[in-house]
Amino acid sequence: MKLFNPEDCLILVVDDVKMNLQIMANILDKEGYEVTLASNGYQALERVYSAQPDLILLDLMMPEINGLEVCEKIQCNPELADIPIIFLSASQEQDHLLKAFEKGAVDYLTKPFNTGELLARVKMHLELKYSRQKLKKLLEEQVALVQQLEKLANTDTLTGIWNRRYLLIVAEQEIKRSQRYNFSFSVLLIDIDKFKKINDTYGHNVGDEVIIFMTQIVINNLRKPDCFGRFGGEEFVVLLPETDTDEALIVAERIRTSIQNQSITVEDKQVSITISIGVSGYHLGDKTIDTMIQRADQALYQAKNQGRNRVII
Ligand code: GH3
Ligand code: MG
Ligand code: MG
Ligand code: MG
Repeated sequence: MKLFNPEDCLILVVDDVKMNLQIMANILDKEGYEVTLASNGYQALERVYSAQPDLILLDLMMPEINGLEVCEKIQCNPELADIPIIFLSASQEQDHLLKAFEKGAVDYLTKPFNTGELLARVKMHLELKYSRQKLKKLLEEQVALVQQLEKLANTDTLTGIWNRRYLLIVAEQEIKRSQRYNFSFSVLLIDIDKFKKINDTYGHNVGDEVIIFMTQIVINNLRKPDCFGRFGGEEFVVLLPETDTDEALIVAERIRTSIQNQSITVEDKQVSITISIGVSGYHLGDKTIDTMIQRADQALYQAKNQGRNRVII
């Protein structure tokens, strides 16, 4: 599989000897590569920043700043660190070769070089670079897809808030935290009053809008660590981590009055609703969230029995 076209690849050649630059430019040009030249380290760095070449052929021994320093500076910049750097040096010294690799070079060739070998290595390093980029892109796409799927699996389609599945996962984590660290933890079970009547009077679409409107009001009354989700139909749960029942009652009452005091206009109709809330707090001995939900459900049942639009614990 062809990973790149030479004409799309810009190669920067750096050498303080003009003759070397010309030879290199000719060889690469014949092969179809785009070439840019620099005759010292500063010029090389300036060219790397401005042109962002696909590969660099770098001389080692140059006056002012040498190839090793140029290589190090490029490698320090995360945006440039992926550009393969091949050293082309007259030095056969083992120490130079080791230093070059230490500074981040991908290859080291000695002058005089074999043209065929040089081109083969250039091609190989470009292929490696493009396969790395391809792999990175694929990985990013996969991560985005997983995030999308996670969101779909955890949210309620109508309202965009968490769904029952996710609520239960978070709730179990919170129960464990409460058991381990003796944190307080409270749960609110919210149910819209006489919601069937809203549907019967205004239609199911208006009912849906009312549910969305109601969830927005609840969100506006919560803090960041609170977890709010749709438990089913027109029943909602709020998990309040590190919150005792006194505080939970205040939150619940704030939500209840906010909803009572606002109305929503849907399809030219003014609709007002009220809600009932059952509150329960974590008890020592609550092994799973079920027992807490059960107590909140009993409290909610009482709230309904006592005339609705109220908070009961
Ligand atoms: P109560 O005060 O006792 O809670 O009375 P209620 O009418 O709210 O209770 P009930 O459980 O009898 O009715 C709930 C209604 O909520 C019935 C169902 O059709 C409606 N409902 C559940 N989910 C949705 C939804 O997503 N959209 C709409 N529009 N209605 C829904
Ligand atoms: Mg030199
Ligand atoms: Mg209801
Ligand atoms: Mg209900």
